[in-house]
Amino acid sequence: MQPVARVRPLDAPLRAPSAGAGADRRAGAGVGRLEQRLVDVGRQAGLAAVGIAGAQPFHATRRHLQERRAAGLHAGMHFTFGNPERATDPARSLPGARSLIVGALAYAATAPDAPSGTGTATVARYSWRDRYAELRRALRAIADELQRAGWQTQILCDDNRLVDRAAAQRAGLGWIGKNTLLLLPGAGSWFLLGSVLTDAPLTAAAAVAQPGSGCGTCRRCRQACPTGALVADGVLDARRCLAWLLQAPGSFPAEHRQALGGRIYGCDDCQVACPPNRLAARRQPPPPPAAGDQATVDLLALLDADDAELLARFGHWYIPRRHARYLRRNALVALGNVGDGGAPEVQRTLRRHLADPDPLLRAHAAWAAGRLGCRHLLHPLSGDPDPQVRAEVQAALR
Ligand code: B12
Ligand code: SF4
Ligand code: SF4
Repeated sequence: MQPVARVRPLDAPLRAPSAGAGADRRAGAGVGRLEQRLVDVGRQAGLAAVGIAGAQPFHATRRHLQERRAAGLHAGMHFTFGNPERATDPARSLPGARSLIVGALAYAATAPDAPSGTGTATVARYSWRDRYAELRRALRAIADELQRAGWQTQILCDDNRLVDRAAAQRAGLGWIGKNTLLLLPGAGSWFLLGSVLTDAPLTAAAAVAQPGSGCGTCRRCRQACPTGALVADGVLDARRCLAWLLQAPGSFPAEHRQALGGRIYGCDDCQVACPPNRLAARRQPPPPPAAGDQATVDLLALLDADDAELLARFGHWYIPRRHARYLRRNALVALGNVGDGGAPEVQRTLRRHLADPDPLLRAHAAWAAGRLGCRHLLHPLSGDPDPQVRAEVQAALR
């Protein structure tokens, strides 16, 4: 692996800027002192790294968004793809914007083994609890500091109005890897990213790493992806990415259902396989789930719960149209992969969903029943009024 050239290590203090340009006249202090204060405030608020970038447009990223969208790789996602011009021009979110203070929140953790055959599903690590709320709180502390000094601010974190990884790269936090994630040198990619946009003219990071520069010849993420979604170095085809398919509306594509395994939300494989993450974990073993973390989900309990209960419990996840039917759809696919078809409670749950008024759930229950060898449950559905359900039943009985 090549070393990442000239990226500031996590604990290094920010370089003091040269006097003159961009002096913090409002606060009556040197910009260097304000920058260092912002970094200190962010670190005290729990951020693992804080960097500063200029707020000029991200032209290359805009081109990438447009190219991916034109090629269909965005799978119809809105997010930053919905309005690439706005997502890559911070001034559209704050007139007069000059700087971005970018923070990284660590969420590395040791995933528990999900025992097979028990109907236990796994949750991607960033979603074990509402980490974005933690990140926004830390960014709020930075924004408050800026406002006290007389500057305007906007917090942009996992927001359609800013490409977080491009901002973090420009702020010198690390490099964009072949799995498209931003990696921090020596610490890896288990970080969430967010920014405070401001009209303060701060001095930006001195060194920015090129995409892929820390990966060298490694391609483990691409090899580890269960669906081959990383179609080229740094290029993700969301139509195949399990993390997106779990969030997408409609039917879960039949060709990727087995690859889903026991996942119920998100996918971590292209990060688990990544050597910099492994090395970082060896240096500092990540903690096990904390009290209250939701690292696994009991699929039968999920499938038994009503809508209100599901949205209360999983409301911090991105669920298409905030509709609990998609949680059930995902749970049925996962159950088909990790459930025990011989268990009476699994059969009872399948039977109930095979009779559900929602054809989406009947269709996915039919797939799960076929996969678990419960073909006898399917015969009553052969004459189902819905063509997709009939097709699923026929495929399962074949
Ligand atoms: C849309 C989205 C998704 C989509 C698409 C992901 C994608 N790769 O674009 C889906 C739903 C699949 C997704 C999945 C995940 N996401 Co997401 N997602 C976003 C979101 C909202 C926008 C991302 C975006 O704009 N993509 C646009 C495309 C063009 O960017 P890109 O694919 O990264 O392309 C870059 C590279 O190609 C690079 N590049 C260009 N040339 C070259 C050449 C080489 C050789 C290389 C290596 C790179 C390279 O430059 C391009 C950008 O200019 C951001 C939040 C935000 N507002 O930014 C979070 C975000 C990217 N997601 C995040 C996370 C945590 C995840 C998951 C890990 C969650 C999970 N466990 O399931 C997975 C990881 C999947 C993956 N491998 O990316 C974090 C990433 C943190 C980090 N350290 O990087 C973000 C930043 C959210 C946050 N605020 O923290 N996500
Ligand atoms: S999140 Fe999973 S499916 Fe998506 S690119 Fe990474 S390994 Fe592949
Ligand atoms: S697995 Fe290898 S190629 Fe992929 S992001 Fe990590 S270091 Fe880069």
